[in-house]
Amino acid sequence: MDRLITVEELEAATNSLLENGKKVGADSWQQRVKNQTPHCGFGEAGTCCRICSMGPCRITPKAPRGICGCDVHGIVGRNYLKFTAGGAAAHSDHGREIMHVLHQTSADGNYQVKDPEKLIRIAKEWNIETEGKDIYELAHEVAVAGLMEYGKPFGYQNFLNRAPEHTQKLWEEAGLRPEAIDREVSRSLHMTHMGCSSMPEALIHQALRVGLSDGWGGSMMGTEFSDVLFGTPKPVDTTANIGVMEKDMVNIIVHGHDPSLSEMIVHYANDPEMIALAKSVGAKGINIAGVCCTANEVAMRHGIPMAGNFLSQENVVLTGACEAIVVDVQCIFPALGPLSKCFHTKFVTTSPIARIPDSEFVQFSAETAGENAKAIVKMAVENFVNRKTELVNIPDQKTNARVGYSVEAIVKVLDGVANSQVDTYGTTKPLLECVTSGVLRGAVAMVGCNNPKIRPDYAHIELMKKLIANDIIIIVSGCSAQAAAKAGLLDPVVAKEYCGAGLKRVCELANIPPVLHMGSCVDISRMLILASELSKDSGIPIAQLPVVGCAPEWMSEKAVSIGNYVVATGLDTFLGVDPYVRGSSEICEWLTGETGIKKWVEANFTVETDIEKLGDKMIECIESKRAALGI
Ligand code: MSK
Repeated sequence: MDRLITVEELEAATNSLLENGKKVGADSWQQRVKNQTPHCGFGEAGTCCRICSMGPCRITPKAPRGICGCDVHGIVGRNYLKFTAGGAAAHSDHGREIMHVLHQTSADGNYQVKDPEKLIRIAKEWNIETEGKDIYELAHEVAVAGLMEYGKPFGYQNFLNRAPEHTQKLWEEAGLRPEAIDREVSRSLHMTHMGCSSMPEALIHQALRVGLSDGWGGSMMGTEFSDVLFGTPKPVDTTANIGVMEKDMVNIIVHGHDPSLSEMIVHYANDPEMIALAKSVGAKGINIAGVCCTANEVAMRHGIPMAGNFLSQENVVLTGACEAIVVDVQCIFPALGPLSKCFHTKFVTTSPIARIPDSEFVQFSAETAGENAKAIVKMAVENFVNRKTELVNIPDQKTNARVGYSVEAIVKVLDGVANSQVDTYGTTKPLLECVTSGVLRGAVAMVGCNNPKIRPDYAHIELMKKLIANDIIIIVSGCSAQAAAKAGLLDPVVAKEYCGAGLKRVCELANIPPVLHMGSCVDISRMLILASELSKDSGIPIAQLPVVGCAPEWMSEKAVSIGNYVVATGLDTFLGVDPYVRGSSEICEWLTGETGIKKWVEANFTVETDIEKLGDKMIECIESKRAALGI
């Protein structure tokens, strides 16, 4: 494609797939949204409390307190904290799994250390002796230290030291430094138990703190040690959108978050024995493609195509050409069970954390990873003969995408433009110079999911188009990255034509797209590091940099945890969906006002469900930060 794909074209492709589904009586999220509409007003406002069995209590003008006497602000605040803790727990448990895999590494085992330099760098950062140690001895020692971050009885998260001094001081003064991750999650659930906290200030304070334990703890370990295990991403070209499914090949979709599984599936899909098996059943080969954050993980390390994001997960099955959809944890629709039964697709679950009816369960573990992955690939290949050719419908929609902009890669690419001698870790100064000179107006970190409350991908794509036209560079992760990829915004050739003159020049000089793919949900921790580096290199506190965060279509608990740690790091954060808090004026003030969290962390949230206005407010915020800096 020599232009961006429009949201209307994406919808037309989805509609043709829904027609395919109708032929076999398939259900769809589009139908289920209709069944669930209108949503419960109490739930939407956050004013329903069911944390004990005296209720549920619902707050109305006539009944302003629950049976225990808790007012609406306590109820909304408790719900918000519980929501955040759920997200922090999920993200951080993903990070914990990665640490266990690191502990299993060996020279001849299922997993090796692919980035020893990074391992040594982190070991030194954590004051672990590196001299004279075998790399696997060191890996095991670092893994144990990382696992202790979840439950150590004393002290704070190790990675907090990476933040600029100013940020660390703010956290210290406000009592926001997170202790052990599990402790913060438990403390949150203890605080929200019946008869504990009902004071908005305390509940929101803990929401930031448990969020920080995720962002600067569990998620950061998930990211950093995935890089150690599977390689730190570098820019790589791939393709995206539903047209990456191949009509004549065995299609295996990997979906979820934990790269330990998908890495192995990718490995065995390239196994000559498996390819020969695929040919023996009449396929031309094996095609792996990803959905959701697993797609981001394997795209940025292996150039594996990205078939779609959160609300496209049913689409891959609806093509009738999916031999297996293999999932690990998080963001997996239980609907995939019955849907896969309408087609020949094998729906394979692999984690005891995500057990789903109507799936085939192959328990995956680091010890047996190789044989598990081989068995799954074989199952998919052998399923090719069951495909019903009359049901195959793969919309012809495919884009080019350049992915894999880790902080290391961004620094190298941009420093490389300014200084051709740079071949090691550089600085963010060239990026800062672009911003201070006005060539770039600022940056937006766009993240998060799809949510049927917003026309799917519309907010991501239209906001990105608006921002790049205004010379604002974008870093993306999670399903926002996939939305960008599906539209063509990660294509350096196509997307630069939609930029303002300054950003276009930067893209041409550095040969980058204006939207930089940073990875999966846990990789938002990369954005924290980038913001910190920008602050350290400029001497400007994070909150004063013309950089903001945005999750226009978010839906999950993890996204709220992310929002809390992004804002608590000093980045003003813009949401397109209300986090069930509008029922409490006090909680809204704490999150979005001038007298709430802003006095602790110098940043706050803006919630704006009108997407056009959301974009205007981000640009306004960036321009006002520039004006305050006198640039
Ligand atoms: S997968 S949390 S729908 S971004 Fe990370 Fe996408 Fe949101 Fe899941």
